[in-house]
Amino acid sequence: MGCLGALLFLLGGLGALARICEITEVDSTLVERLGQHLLPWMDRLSPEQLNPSIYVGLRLSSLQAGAKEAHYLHSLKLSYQQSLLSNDNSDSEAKPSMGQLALYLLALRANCEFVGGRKGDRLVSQLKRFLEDEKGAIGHNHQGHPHTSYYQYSLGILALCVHQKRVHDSVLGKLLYAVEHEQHLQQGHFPVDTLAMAGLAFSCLKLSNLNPNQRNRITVALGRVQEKILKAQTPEGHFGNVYSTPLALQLLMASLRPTVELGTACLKAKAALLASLQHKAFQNPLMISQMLPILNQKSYVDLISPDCEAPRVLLEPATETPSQTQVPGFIHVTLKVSSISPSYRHSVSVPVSSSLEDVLKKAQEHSRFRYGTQASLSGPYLTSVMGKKAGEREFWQLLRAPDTPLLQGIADYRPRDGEAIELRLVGW
Ligand code: B12
Repeated sequence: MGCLGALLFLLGGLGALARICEITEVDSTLVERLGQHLLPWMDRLSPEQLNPSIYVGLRLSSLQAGAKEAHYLHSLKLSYQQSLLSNDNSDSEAKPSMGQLALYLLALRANCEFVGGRKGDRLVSQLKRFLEDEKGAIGHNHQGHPHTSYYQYSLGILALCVHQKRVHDSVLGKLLYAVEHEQHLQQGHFPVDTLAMAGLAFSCLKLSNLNPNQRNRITVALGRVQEKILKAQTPEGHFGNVYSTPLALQLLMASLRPTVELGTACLKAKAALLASLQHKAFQNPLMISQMLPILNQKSYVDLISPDCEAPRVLLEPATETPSQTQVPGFIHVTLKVSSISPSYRHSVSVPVSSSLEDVLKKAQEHSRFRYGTQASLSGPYLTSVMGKKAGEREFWQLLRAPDTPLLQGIADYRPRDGEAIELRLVGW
């Protein structure tokens, strides 16, 4: 055991280890700057742009947005209730998904509300129905897949749990099985995010004791989740990648099994995450919303009994920095699509600091390139390329050629001069 290990062992003995995965003493200006990024998004109140995750993240943070915050929740309520409770099925595409409904219920709980009344009960029934359908899609022998994902399945169970609503043991059983036989989660991309969300659901259930018959299985699964996440730590310290680390830390923070190994891993992850923050890796509002709670030593599990009286610092809009030295000039980016016939390859010239979305737009204007997107909580999601839509359990993967998957979406990723970007249709 090295010096650090010895120190952690000592802290453990003093009962302090349980808090070792918490991030404390972060530069408050850094946290505020992160929160300020959310403010402009809170002015976007169209149903397509409303994002319950932003509200949850803010309420679990050390920051508040004053009147804007209440107004945002009001808009969320109007939009979600209208689309979920209306019997109008004509525009069913626009209805929130299971995961979005779950995030909406988390947002209500973040405001210390329990779902209730006729409307609330209908939302709960709807979420339970979604989960039952997904259970059916996974099937008796666990050979199938949820229509959405195990990430959304976990979110659904977590949301019901923080509202003290019980799911049937058989619904929970599907998630437990997936974690016990983790090839089910491993097959998909981003296993750490999914494991962390499953773990948060298990932590909530363990604390709330809503499924007493599954208690032992939940405890074992939680241990397994923790072990898998620790194994996924990169040499730099991230769990999975930089963007799965916030959820991973939320889970590890709520851990009931603190060990020296956990303490060491969390210290390393914290250092890596703070360095990424300094390098402005967190610009996307959804990512910021998953990050803010851990900078306030909170996780989604705290929504079991949120503290709505806790003092929070009022966010002021960022003051403009007028001469943000915008480098003039253009860059060249090559766009490649090999998953179609004939394949496509074209070089595009765009202003410095353009996003990949700008590159796609330019290519569409000046060549035979075509693409389509769909709004999501993470931003525009690329759904079709050259008229080819990704099918069920397929997606258009973004890569930096030859083979490095991008860690950001088309709106956030800013290619460098000379880079080649490939869009590849793959299964997941
Ligand atoms: C499941 C998942 C996927 C699935 C989605 C399919 C499905 N039916 O579920 C698959 C494997 C296809 C996928 C693809 C990608 N993903 Co993804 N995905 C997730 C995950 C684990 C959960 C998303 C979710 O269900 N959220 C809850 C629901 C309620 O929210 P939603 O907005 O309605 O969900 C939709 C969108 O999230 C969308 N989606 C999924 N991933 C991404 C990524 C981006 C950038 C966008 C705009 C949309 C999007 O698919 C969801 C289902 O419809 C998150 C993890 C996380 N920490 O959030 C990562 C995550 C959002 N994905 C990420 C990335 C980078 C990607 C890709 C860009 C990877 C790549 N190199 O191609 C692609 C998207 C490319 C494109 N076509 O635009 C990053 C985003 C980081 C960031 N900086 O914003 C995350 C955080 C994972 C990570 N740790 O790196 N993803």
